[in-house]
Amino acid sequence: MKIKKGIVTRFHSNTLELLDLETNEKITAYLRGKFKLQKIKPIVGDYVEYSIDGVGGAKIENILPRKNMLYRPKIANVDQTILVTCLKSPKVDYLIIDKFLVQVEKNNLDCVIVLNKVDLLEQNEIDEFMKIYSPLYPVVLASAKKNIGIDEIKEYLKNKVSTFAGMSGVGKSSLLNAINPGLQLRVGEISEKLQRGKHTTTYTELLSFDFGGFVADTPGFAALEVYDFEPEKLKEFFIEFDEHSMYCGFNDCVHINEPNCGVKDAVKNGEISEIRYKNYLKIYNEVEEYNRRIRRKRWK
Ligand SMILES: Nc1nc2c(ncn2[C@@H]2O[C@H](COP(=O)(O)OP(=O)(O)O)[C@@H](O)[C@H]2O)c(=O)[nH]1
Ligand SMILES: [Mg+2]
Ligand SMILES: [Zn+2]
Repeated sequence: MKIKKGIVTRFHSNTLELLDLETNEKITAYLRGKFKLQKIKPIVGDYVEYSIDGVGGAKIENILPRKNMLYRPKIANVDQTILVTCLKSPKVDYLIIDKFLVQVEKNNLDCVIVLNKVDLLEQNEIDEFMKIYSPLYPVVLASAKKNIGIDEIKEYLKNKVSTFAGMSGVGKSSLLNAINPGLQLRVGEISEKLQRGKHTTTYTELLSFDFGGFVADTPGFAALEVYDFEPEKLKEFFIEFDEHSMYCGFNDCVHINEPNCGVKDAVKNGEISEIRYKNYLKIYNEVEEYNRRIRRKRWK
């Protein structure tokens, strides 16, 4: 019996779809009893070993260890998030962007920021954005409409599993269509898969690029305000704070009310963006409130 390797790209009611990692062949596989007993089920993004039985059916033999796992949408082995945003039409403020980045860091993912719809922006607006984010993450300036930045995004996507994240209307589907026209994603569709209603179970599907690599068809981080961590942890998700926190007077400084704070000093002298720091304070309050609410619920 020959064991082959594949990646799970999609679920049907009783079967799942694999893409063979060597031949790129689409394989339909059945779920057998073994996995029910082990209480582990393959999910989209899983790398699996499978065998072909005598009658031509494929059988999953083994789920390979997961590098990571996202829950909304449910997908394994994500290499990176492409955080798509724009500044106009719709207006997206920096607070929203920073909330996405908190989710990215919480899940320990690599991230590329794509500023789409640059065709609608003045140079000074682009400059302000770049000043804040380009020291922190790779940033691609793009326009799906004017075909700007598309090849650059392609380079990042090649041979990786990516999720696109970002508010509705920023141009995620438009960019993906420009990147790989064969995908034919619907543009301007407001209700993306996850928002379709609570009662229909929809699974994420991995779409494969002609040039190699996969993208989830459902945007990442549908629930931005899931702060399932202690407020004291938030500072770790603002990646530029770390190098300044060694100058803080207290080891456990959260950079808010403490004296002798290296992070606050860095904000004052312009080494840390004031906009980012203010968003840190706002999100910190939201995390505290979220934790209070959860605790109240537990007491009831
Ligand atoms: N001006 C401009 N409009 C764009 C650009 N990219 C997408 N759009 C428009 O923005 C709207 C939302 O795009 P869509 O791809 O559906 O966004 P999604 O919700 O993030 O998938 C559509 O009307 C697109 O035509 C761009 O680069 N410039
Ligand atoms: Mg879309
Ligand atoms: Zn501090």
